[in-house]
Amino acid sequence: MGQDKKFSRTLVTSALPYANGEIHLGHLAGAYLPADIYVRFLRMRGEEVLYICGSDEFGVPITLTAEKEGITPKELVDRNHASIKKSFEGFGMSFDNFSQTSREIHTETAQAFFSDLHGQGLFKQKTTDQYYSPTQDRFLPDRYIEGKCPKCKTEGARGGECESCLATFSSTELIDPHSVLDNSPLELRPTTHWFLPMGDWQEKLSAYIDDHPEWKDNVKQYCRGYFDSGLQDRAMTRDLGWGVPVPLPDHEGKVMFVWFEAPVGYISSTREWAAAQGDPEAWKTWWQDPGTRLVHFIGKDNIFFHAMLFPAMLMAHSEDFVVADNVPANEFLNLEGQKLSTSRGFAVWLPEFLEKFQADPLRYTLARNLPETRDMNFTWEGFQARNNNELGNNFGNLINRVFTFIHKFFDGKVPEWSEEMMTDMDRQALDEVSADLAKWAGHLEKFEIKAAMEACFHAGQVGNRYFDESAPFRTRKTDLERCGHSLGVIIQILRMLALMLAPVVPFGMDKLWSWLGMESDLWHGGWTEGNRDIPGGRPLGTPEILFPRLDDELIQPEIERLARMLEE
Ligand code: B3M
Ligand code: ZN
Repeated sequence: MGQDKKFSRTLVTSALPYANGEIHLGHLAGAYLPADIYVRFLRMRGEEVLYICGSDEFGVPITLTAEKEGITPKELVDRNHASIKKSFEGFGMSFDNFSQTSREIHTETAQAFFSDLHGQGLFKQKTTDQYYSPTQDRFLPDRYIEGKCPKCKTEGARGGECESCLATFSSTELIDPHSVLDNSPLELRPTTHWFLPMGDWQEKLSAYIDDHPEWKDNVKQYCRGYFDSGLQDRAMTRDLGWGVPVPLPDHEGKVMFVWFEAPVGYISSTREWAAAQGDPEAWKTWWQDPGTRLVHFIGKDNIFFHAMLFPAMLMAHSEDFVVADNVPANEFLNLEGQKLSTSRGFAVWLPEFLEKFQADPLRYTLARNLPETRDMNFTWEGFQARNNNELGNNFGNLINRVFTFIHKFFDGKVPEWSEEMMTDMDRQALDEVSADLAKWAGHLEKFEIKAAMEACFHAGQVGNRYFDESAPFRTRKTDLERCGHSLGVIIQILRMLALMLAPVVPFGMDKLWSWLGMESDLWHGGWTEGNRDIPGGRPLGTPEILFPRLDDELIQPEIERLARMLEE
């Protein structure tokens, strides 16, 4: 199974960003950029692919932020959704649909899903004691409950664990429990909830993971850790005001657990997309036809929900659903050697970034530094170096030199070149770059984006070496025919470079693709012609500098801003 299964279409999802704030670089490196690169790669190959996302808009933190700002939760999430959507567009994210979980279509879809499982008797109804805040008139989730550790009696133990003696316990064992929101004392009150007995699905889930030896080790290990200790019953409902109402008669004030309804958001967003296509039933092909390959891109903190809970829910549904064929989860991105901290403002926010810089260099830098197998680090100096030395010198300059030269001495048309004139050096360069292109694709198929980038970078080096060694700037004076031929060879190399760079720096490569006079639509099966197919005589576009240098004056203030954040 897994990779050798034959699929006819790919449904890709990125974790639904939480609509309680803006997108930062950590998010991008985790669940967004890798997915966008992968999707663009598949589209270039002409594969049938759908890329689905949306914002995740329920949950307690959103209620609290809205209260603080004196607006309704719906007003808050609508505002944040619009902002997230806009900055994603600026970053070049190419979702086919970007929905919201607070929309009617999601309520409907999530309620139908819940009812299906409930109708089959798959939930366990249990009454337990939960902390209730009389001053705030609501039940409080664990993370808002603080008290003295039952073991060492240290103050400030939260969410069932003590940072001081490292004991773990049920939060109902806390001494003098109080709300972290207003310090008021809490009392235990009985409440009824619907639990999904995850243990019932353990055998199936374990077989499912075993069936995917090709998954990343971090994901498999994480899941197996859960099997060792045995999967527990998990409450799928909550006592909260802001969420998808539980569709049962005795549901008063109960909503679904966010991690029950949010993944269903992928389905709602697909339904919304299908309706917008004028074919409301089309979502079923994407979710219920076994020819669909489903891939969830996420950060490592979401593994349980995407590799265990959501697959269990999909297996449990009375209709047949596809489950994820892969869950390429990434580790975390640090910033200037430190953990990101949104509460301290120690982060780089996408909207602010885009006010000052272009998306391509950031996409490139992140793609070179993705936390695929371990945590990685973003530094502003690294960003500057990747832009200037790699994007600028290795790629941009080569592109610019070749186009400028051809415009100056060959009337802006691809110079005549031929197979008969190929020297060993020509062939070797073309073969090396073709081999890089094949390697690049092989890595991307396996979600190994960093390794793919290595092949791409190498191809750029080969292009530069060939330009220097074939030396058209010299042969122009001694052998014009040879000079033109070499440039013709480089144009073939530039086409391959454009393919390898396109998913990563799509803004620049859209331009290069048109300068090369390619007629095919890059994002709809544009990768068609062979590696030596651009004929002599074809008119070329006029180039501009694709990746301008970034000077210290631009970078230094950013470094200083972050340093200040750490001092505060
Ligand atoms: N909203 C991501 C997070 O903020 C979470 C993903 C939901 S995906 C269904 O951790
Ligand atoms: Zn303790």
